[in-house]
Amino acid sequence: MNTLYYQSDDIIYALATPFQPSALAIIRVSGSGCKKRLSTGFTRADALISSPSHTLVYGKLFDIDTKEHIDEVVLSVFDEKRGYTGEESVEITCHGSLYGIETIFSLLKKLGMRSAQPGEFTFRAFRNGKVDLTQAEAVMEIVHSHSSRGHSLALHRLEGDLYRQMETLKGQVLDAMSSIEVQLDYAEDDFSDEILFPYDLIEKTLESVDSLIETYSVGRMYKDGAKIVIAGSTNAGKSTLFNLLMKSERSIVSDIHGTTRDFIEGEGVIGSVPVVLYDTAGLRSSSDLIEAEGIRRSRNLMMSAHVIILLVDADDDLSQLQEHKELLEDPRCIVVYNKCDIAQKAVSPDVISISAKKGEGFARLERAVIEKIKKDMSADRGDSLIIESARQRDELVRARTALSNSIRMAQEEIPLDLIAVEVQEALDALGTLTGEVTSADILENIFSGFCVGK
Ligand SMILES: Nc1nc2c(ncn2[C@@H]2O[C@H](COP(=O)(O)OP(=O)(O)OP(=O)(O)O)[C@@H](O)[C@H]2O)c(=O)[nH]1
Ligand SMILES: [Mg+2]
Repeated sequence: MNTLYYQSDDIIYALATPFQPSALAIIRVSGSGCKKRLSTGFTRADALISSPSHTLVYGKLFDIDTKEHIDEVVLSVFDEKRGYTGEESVEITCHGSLYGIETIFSLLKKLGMRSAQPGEFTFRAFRNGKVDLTQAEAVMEIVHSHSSRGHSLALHRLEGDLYRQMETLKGQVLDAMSSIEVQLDYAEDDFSDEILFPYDLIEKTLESVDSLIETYSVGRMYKDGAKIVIAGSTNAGKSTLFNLLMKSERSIVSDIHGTTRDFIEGEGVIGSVPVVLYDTAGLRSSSDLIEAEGIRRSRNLMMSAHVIILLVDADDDLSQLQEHKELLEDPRCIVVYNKCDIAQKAVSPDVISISAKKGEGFARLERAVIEKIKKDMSADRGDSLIIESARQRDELVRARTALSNSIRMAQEEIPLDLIAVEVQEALDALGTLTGEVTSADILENIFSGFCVGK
């Protein structure tokens, strides 16, 4: 990202819809004076210039040199302080042909506008005070959400729920700070040296900060998906199960032992939770170097999994499978018996049994997976406030450390002016979280992750 661009007042444009043939497309234009500038290539110039905010103007765009018509469009007009960016802007709804879009881009360039950098529209919204940083991040989180709950959580953040919570916490810390400062100001006149540290305020804030930090693991799961690894002996039917859950023939299935070597990854949704599913190399001791490496990678994957589905051939004796001993003791592991359609042995009704080949017995497997995921999501108490950004988590951790330091120092009767430094640090952290105090680095980091047009 070019930070200079971000400080400019140029009129910028970008396609807000995907660059692919479609019935309609939307090109966003933003910057002071953009209506006037655009009117020079628009058949109804006066109508555009005099149109009030939040109205639509129909007309044709034309090439300013050849006067040839480019496209029939509808312009949505927003005045300064009114639209998404908080500055004068126009959204061009045009036909969605790639050639047409390119031609409009050349016209906008001829009119002296430039194409926007990733995240530049949202950056302007932030710069103009339309959104705080948590809301700017929520915009990106919404675009990338995989499930309805993830989407609704991000929407709450966009509506300012997190921002308001931060304002409340900052208010509490500010009150605490003022009470400390009053004592510092009058310290010289005061003969009693009893410290009145505002324990109540600081402890109350610390508790809220703590419970928000706890929600991060849930937020991450909604963002990145719960990691589910299918493991088991070779030929147990792992790839068959993976393909079935993915609803496509992603993984090679064969009756040759050791077919899967590199693990295969796919995304899906189970019970409204987004999941990332992994098919792995069958576990066995192997002298084949490549297969052994595949097994090592599978084991690595299992270490960070939320759920491990241990798939076993229904005719195998589980107690004989030495490779699985550790997994059986792992609380994340669900044992699933496969190939029940051809099993010789009777399968106990207490275990989960399926036929991956015939697609039988899945309801119980899904229920068991959701049950396991829910344990990891215990911090999701159905509240609307859940954080998923690592940056926000880091700032909250900084605030937590400073707040608990201040409590400890007060208990140890350390001078108030030193305690005040910690309280100020907590305030800074909360201020950085909402973007009140920000460095160019932080902004660059956040906005460069956006897509162009946002
Ligand atoms: N009858 C029956 N056959 C199955 C079932 N599931 C898998 N198979 C067969 O078992 C064989 C092995 O299946 P895969 O899915 O390749 O097994 P895998 O666990 O991925 O094996 P590796 O990649 O070698 O570790 C194939 O011939 C499948 O068609 C099942 O439920 N019933
Ligand atoms: Mg396989």
